[in-house]
Formats: sequence, structure tokens, C-alpha cells
Amino acid sequence: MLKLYFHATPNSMKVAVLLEELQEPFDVVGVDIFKGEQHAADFRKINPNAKVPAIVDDGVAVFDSHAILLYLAEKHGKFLPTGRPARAATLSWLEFVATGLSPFSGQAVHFLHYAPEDIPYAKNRYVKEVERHYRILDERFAASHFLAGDEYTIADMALFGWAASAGYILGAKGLDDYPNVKRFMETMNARPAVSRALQLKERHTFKSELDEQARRAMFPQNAS
Ligand SMILES: N[C@@H](CCC(=O)N[C@@H](CS)C(=O)NCC(=O)O)C(=O)O
Repeated sequence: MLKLYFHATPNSMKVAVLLEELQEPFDVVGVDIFKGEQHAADFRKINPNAKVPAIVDDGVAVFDSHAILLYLAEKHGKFLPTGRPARAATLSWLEFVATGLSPFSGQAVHFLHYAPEDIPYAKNRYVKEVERHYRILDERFAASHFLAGDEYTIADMALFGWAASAGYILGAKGLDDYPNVKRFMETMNARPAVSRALQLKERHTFKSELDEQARRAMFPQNAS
């Protein structure tokens, strides 16, 4: 059976949603990134980049959340439109999330919550970029039900991963400034497959203390 190498993180959640939408049976293998399990030799054979998510499907290893989304969508012939305009829109928004919203969100989380020193310039840079991405998404959802148009695609699942954790970056108001993104999230949260994916976070628990072991595991470049 397909194995999903998982931690309760936005990037893993993208893939969990797609697997649930596809109703593809899968086993979850927890990788506790706070304990450094991403650096285990066996896991590095699956993802040389030592990060989650990754999958192994019938002996085939795939790493990086958006590569996995594309691989599974192509395998099943679902959630990746074949018509050229909708496919172009799906790929464009998928990359927007892969190269924009995801890494800027990751760096915003780092400087807001994990960095050992307070660096206002870095916090401002990444939070402002996250906000700019949500403004673009809000404009898109003012004109379009899903990112690629009327059709629900892997681009929406990619966005859901990070948007579900937006409060961690934007604070208590969460997505309040982006009403069209909020409407999109309500649509997503109403989907049974999304509920099932979110339940994985309850069923698989991980270390949460950001102690020396966790800092060494995730930010080895800063280890003393
Ligand atoms: N581009 C990668 C990023 C994956 C990533 O950054 N994963 C984080 C969790 S969301 C991780 O494994 N961090 C552990 C570490 O950096 O040591 C993807 O989209 O899958």
C-alpha cells in the first residue's frame, strides 16, 4: 500500500487532502521532524532533501509536496484538467503556491516563532510577502470559484495546506482581511475528504517542544 511520510505540517497536509480526495488507501508513517527523524539514512533514501512530505507508491519514491500532487493527479487522471486553459491555470497557481506562498509562509513562521533572535526586518519582509500573496488570492477568488476556474484541482489542495495555518502568521484575525479566501476555505472545510485529512493531525501526534534537539534537527546551520 502507498506510504505517506508525514508530519502535521502544511506541506504534508496538501498531500493528505489529495490522497483522501482520490480515496487512495495509504499508510501514514510519522516522521518527527522535531526529533530529527527526517535525517535518518532510510528516510534520506526516499527524500535526499530530508523533509516531509514524501511518498512511496509501489516502490516509486516521490518527494516535495507539489511533485507528489502532480504525480498522484496524473496517476489517477483527476484534479489536473486536460483542457489547455484550465490546465495552464492549474499549473500557474500550483507554482504560485510552490514558489511564493509556501516558502514565504515558511520563512514568516520561522522568523515569527522559531528564530533565536528578534529580527524585525525579516519578520516584516516575510509577513508582508505572505499578505501580498493573500491579496492576490483574494482577487482571484473574487472572480473564480476555485483557483483554476470552476474545476476543483490540486492547486486548491496546495493552497489549503498553508491557508489552514494562516493564523499562525497573520495572528488572531486569520484570513479576515481576505473574505474571498475565507469563502474558499469554508468550501474546502466542508469537504469530507478535507475533514478526514485534518483528522490525521489528531491521530498522529509529534513532539512540540522547540528544545535544543529540535533546533539542531531543523536548523542545523545554527547549531553551536
Ligand atoms: N518544498 C518542500 C518543502 C518541505 C518542507 O519544508 N517540509 C518541512 C515541514 S513543512 C520539513 O520537513 N522540515 C524539516 C526540516 O527542515 O528539517 C515541499 O513542498 O514538500
